[in-house]
Amino acid sequence: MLIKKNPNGLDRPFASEITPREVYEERRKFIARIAAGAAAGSALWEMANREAFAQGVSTQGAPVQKLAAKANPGFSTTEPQTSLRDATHYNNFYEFGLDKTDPAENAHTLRTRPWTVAIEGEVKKPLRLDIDSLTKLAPLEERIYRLRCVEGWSMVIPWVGYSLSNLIRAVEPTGNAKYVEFTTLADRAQMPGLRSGVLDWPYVEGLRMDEAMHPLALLTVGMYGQVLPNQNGAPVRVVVPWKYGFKSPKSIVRIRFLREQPKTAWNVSAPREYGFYSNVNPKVDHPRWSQATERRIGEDGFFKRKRDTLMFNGYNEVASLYAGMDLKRFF
Ligand SMILES: Nc1nc2c(c(=O)[nH]1)N[C@H]1C(S)=C(S)[C@@H](COP(=O)(O)O)O[C@H]1N2
Ligand SMILES: [Mo]
Repeated sequence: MLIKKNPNGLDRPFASEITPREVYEERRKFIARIAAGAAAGSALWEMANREAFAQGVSTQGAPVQKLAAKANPGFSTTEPQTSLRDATHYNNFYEFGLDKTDPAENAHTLRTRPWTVAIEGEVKKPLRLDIDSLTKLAPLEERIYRLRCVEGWSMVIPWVGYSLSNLIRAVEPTGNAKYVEFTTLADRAQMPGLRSGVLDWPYVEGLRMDEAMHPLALLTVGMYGQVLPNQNGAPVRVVVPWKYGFKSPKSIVRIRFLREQPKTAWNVSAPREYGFYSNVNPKVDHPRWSQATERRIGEDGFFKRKRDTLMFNGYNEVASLYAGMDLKRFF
């Protein structure tokens, strides 16, 4: 009812930066309470949680950290963004369970600090970086990317990070470095999903060196202007927008440069279904379903047409990486 008395009140109390600290803290608590109490998925939930997120309070009331980032419109789609609610409550993160709602419910047990990423292998300058040093390695950008899951749904998310190439240059790969392997955390104490045998843990993904160096490949530390929520792969993940979502490993602990193509978790578990490349390709069907169309999360509904899936998820600038390759064979 407080909302009714003050229809513009949700953003107004926070607009001033000269508000005394105690007043500001009270308002933070207030908005967190609205966020927690609003019906999940309602317009009020979306408004209150976006505001809470922007004010540095998560939906559980725990503090989250704002991340200043410069918008990169040249690397961003102008399509409508997926709601924060959907982006944080419809997830694949099997370490926290197999259902789409499991990561939001379970990922609070993930400890994201202290966190170290080891960058090693075929490099001249191996590095062990804590999450703060990693975050500061290059200027943060906001990039609004489409991400399409191999299951046939897609989202549009404002990610925060920088081109992975910045990190790669910092470790000076040797001439032998042909592939990059990403290994993600596998800790039974923090991750209830590891009890399931769907994948050989840890979750491992990989890219060819030129793919990893492409400026679109994003080392990601945030989304919607904040540090990554746990369920989205805190504290650091990669987003490779022209590939299926599973090529975007979450909660990375090691980045290794290799001579040979790495063994990747999905490829090992079902080699006929998930290839190493896994570029979004409407012409190469998954053995069990078509990849020609997709459902944009938030656009569901009986009368809503599915969208046509675009080659490379619409990121045509990567096509030259695959010139001369048979993409049916290297799927
Ligand atoms: N460690 C890890 N990373 C992962 C996954 C996972 O299960 N574990 N799922 C992948 C899949 S299938 C998708 S579609 C995306 C989903 O990212 P999102 O939940 O942030 O949208 O994360 C990818 N990264
Ligand atoms: Mo996925």
